[in-house]
Amino acid sequence: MSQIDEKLEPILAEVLRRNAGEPEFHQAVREVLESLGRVIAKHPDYLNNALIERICEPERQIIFRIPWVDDAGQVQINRGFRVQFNSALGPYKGGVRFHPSVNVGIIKFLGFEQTFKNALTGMPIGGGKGGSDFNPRGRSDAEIMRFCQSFMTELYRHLGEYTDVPAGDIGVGGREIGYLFGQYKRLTNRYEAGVLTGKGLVYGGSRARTEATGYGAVYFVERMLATRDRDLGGLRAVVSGSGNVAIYAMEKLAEFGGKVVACSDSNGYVVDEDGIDLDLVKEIKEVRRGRISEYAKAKGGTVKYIDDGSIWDVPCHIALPSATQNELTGRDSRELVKNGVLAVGEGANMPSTPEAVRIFQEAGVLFAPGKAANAGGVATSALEMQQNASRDSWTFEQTEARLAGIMRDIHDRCAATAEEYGAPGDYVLGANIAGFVRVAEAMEALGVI
Ligand code: NDP
Ligand code: 2IT
Repeated sequence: MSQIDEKLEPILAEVLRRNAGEPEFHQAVREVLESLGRVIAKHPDYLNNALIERICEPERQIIFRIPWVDDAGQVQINRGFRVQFNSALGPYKGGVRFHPSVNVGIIKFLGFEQTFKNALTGMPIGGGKGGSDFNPRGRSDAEIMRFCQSFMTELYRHLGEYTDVPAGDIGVGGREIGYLFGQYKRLTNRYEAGVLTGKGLVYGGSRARTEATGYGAVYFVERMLATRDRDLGGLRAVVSGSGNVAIYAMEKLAEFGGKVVACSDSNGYVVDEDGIDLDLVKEIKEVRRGRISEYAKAKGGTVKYIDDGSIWDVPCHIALPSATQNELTGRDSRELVKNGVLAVGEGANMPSTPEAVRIFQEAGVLFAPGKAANAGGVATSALEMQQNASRDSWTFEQTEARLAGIMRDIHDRCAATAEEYGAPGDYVLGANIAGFVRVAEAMEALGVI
């Protein structure tokens, strides 16, 4: 793994000092700064005007109280966040996460990653992220609605189609975006469709946005495999998670001839050697909002459910970690390498620990970091914004074709950048540098703001 350049060391030290107790944010910043040594060697001007220090400091951080009333009539309190990280390239853009693990450090790591991811898409979107420590598990529809309304009652004043445009993430899907948009519309008395993405198709959503992150990750992996004259046909795949990203990654893998044999949720994983039955996963997760263990109960036979242990013990050629940060450890990566994994594509944000990434790269495994591999979701959000701005609505085929082209471009830009900076095949370096340079150029042009 690369070391931090000595000129960048003090910048990292200062980030660690002033953001104490935020290990995920430290991890994300360290990884990007590790890639930048080669950039400042070529372009020392990027060290001027505290440019890198400014990139590591969010433009604005909003933290607020979310009071709401549960079905039993009890008042509940949660904490809300929106970190508006960088608007050099466009309005802040990035998802909202509802999960009990959410804190300001998690939202900052996600907002930092989002800034470079969004730059990589080539589209006019800055970086931001938000969320709450609200736990949606077991909450009724009415509770979810009241929570979303209270969340938006505070947040709406900071949003706008030219200011900040949230979308979904863990725990936030179509249902939540509907309630959030409804409350925004009510509070502002404006039908400002472009203020949120991931909307339902009847009120301004884009076709293929639901599928985009998972599909996009598979397009990226397909393109990586092509650099080694391989394709997905006949390969075994394991996808962690069984939420939005995982489900549509599995769908596209199957379409490309791969065989997905395992998926998971936060309680355990299922292994189905006949290939995961996606209709059943969708029924359990999207309709019933149930547990993946129900899959094994419904299928019986040889399907296994394992509630302790790691999904990465299941042998596969293709691994797509698509649940959450740091879910794939050094131990897991050693197991995957031992079992002959060919390619890893991060559907989630930062799912592999730094040690796991190093092990994959040293073993010559094709490794696609999240900020490149999962950029299809936000890119399609930007397409949704385009459709809203022009009051148009594209077909599924048209939108998916745009997504496929964007993923191909991101892959090729990462590969070309890695090559240009003397590290062919290093998609981590390529993604970090290509994303950074685009943000840095815009920031230089805009002056010290
Ligand atoms: P969902 O809420 O739809 O699904 C999340 C899945 O991951 C669920 O199966 C969930 O299990 C599991 N999971 C969540 N947290 C944990 C945890 N702490 N430990 C173990 N498993 C966990 O979210 P998404 O599919 O939208 O998001 C998944 C990942 O992809 C996240 O990292 C997100 O940031 C990233 N991402 C999402 C994009 C999008 O467009 N939605 C775009 C780009 C990246 P359970 O149900 O048991 O909680
Ligand atoms: O991590 C991500 O890129 C997302 N959750 C999607 C963001 C978006 O604005 O579509």
